[in-house]
Amino acid sequence: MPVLPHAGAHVLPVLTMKRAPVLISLALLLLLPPACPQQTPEDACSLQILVPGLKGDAGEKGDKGAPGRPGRVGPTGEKGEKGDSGDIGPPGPSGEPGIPCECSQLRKAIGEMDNQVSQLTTELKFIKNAVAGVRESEHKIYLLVKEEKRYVDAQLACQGRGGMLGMPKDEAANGLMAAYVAQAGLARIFIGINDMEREGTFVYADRSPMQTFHKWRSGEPNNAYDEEDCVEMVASGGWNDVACHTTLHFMCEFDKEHV
Ligand SMILES: [Ca+2]
Ligand SMILES: [Ca+2]
Repeated sequence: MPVLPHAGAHVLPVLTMKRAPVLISLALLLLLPPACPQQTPEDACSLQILVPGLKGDAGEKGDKGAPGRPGRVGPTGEKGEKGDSGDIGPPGPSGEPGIPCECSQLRKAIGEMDNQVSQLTTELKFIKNAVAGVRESEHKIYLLVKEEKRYVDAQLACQGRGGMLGMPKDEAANGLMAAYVAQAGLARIFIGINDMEREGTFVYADRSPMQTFHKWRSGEPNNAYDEEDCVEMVASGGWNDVACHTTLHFMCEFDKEHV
């Protein structure tokens, strides 16, 4: 047997008798272009090509396929009749309250309140100064004001604080006021009695007429110089008519019900 230079030729004679089918396969493999170039001859790929197997059993039934695409839109139907109207819905919630007035008016109101606060502060100071020295009866509070004012201004000062010039309408009130004046070390004060409207007819500052009670000092009222239409109380409690433009300390009275 001639010796061939090809390596494969050496193998062929040795294997010829025992594995002829395999050799045929190997020969075909060498001649055919490599179907599985990265694989060795022992791989399943090569063997399947070379040795087709028997037909397998039928596979199991596959899963149900995906739904088909929707069909085309059909033609537009005829217009139906209009339905009945629905019931009226419940009323909605109430809205926020509106601004009651314009801003300019609000600013004006705020300005007025500022003035009132200022006024109250002044009055509070006045009350703080006075509160230690007030006198009380069952229904009244008396306040001796140590500022000298004319009668009319004194009355306005008392009214501005919610009171009146002190009006002694009975012995008890007159006694209380007189003691207050004496303890304050004052000689005389204005009280709320005058005959400004009708000479000789004295009335109280609240316009109530004078009753039987009075404390005129001896010889009074004398309407001296024809100009005495207001009344002072001296420390002993006696009354005297004096000129209204005279400036004196004065006493205010306040109803407890209104304080
Ligand atoms: Ca008079
Ligand atoms: Ca007099």
